[in-house]
Amino acid sequence: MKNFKMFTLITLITSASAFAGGFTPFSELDTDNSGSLSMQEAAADSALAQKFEQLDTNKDGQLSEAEYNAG
Ligand SMILES: [Ca+2]
Repeated sequence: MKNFKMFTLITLITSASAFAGGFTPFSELDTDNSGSLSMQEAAADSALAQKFEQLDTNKDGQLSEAEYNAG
């Protein structure tokens, strides 16, 4: 009697929207070229604005490019 091994393929479906890359480019949002985004500048991208507080990890009210890239 032969035993057959069954292989199960697990397909991981990931939501592309959960990853970075969907935001308006940093350089476009930084309209005053200060090198960081104010809440007002971030508001030009509604998805970014929604995550603003979460991304502003040092809570200075500005998003640095590093903070932006973390999103
Ligand atoms: Ca900040």
